[in-house]
Amino acid sequence: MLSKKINTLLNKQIELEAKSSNAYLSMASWAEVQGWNGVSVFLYKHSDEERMHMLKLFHFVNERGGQAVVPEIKGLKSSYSSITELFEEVLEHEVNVTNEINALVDACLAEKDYTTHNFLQWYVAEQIEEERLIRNILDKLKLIGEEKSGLYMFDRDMSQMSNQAHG
Ligand code: OFO
Repeated sequence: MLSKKINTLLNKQIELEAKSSNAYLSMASWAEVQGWNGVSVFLYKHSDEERMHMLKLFHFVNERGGQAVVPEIKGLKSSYSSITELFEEVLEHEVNVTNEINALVDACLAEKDYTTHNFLQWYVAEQIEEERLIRNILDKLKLIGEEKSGLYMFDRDMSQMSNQAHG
């Protein structure tokens, strides 16, 4: 059975995953309209993946005798000055998610909630992957710089990378 405190913290994490999903959906829309088709495919899939992260938490909370709450997400950004700025924001967001997951893991230990602690290990591993993936993308963008044909190939490769990263 979840304590009130852990239930509340898990609902905060549900909100953060929902925010990730909506933020990436908003980015996908911008990218699609700007003609970054490969990037938009990647972001649409990433948005779906974040929703899956949210639902996984949702079911866990309800199965453990708590109650998951549907979050209201506001204040999403809808335009970016460049594709690099967009991915810098993704990385910043993911680093924040990692910090929150770590804080949640700490809270579980303090509460002696070893079941939730164990469940959260999946998220700990997932965050390592997510940060690695986005850092790789930013490294590529740095190498390419403003070079048009490089950016064209980057966009084309992104839909392929999307299949590798999101299955
Ligand atoms: Fe859910 O991993 Fe990103 O935010």
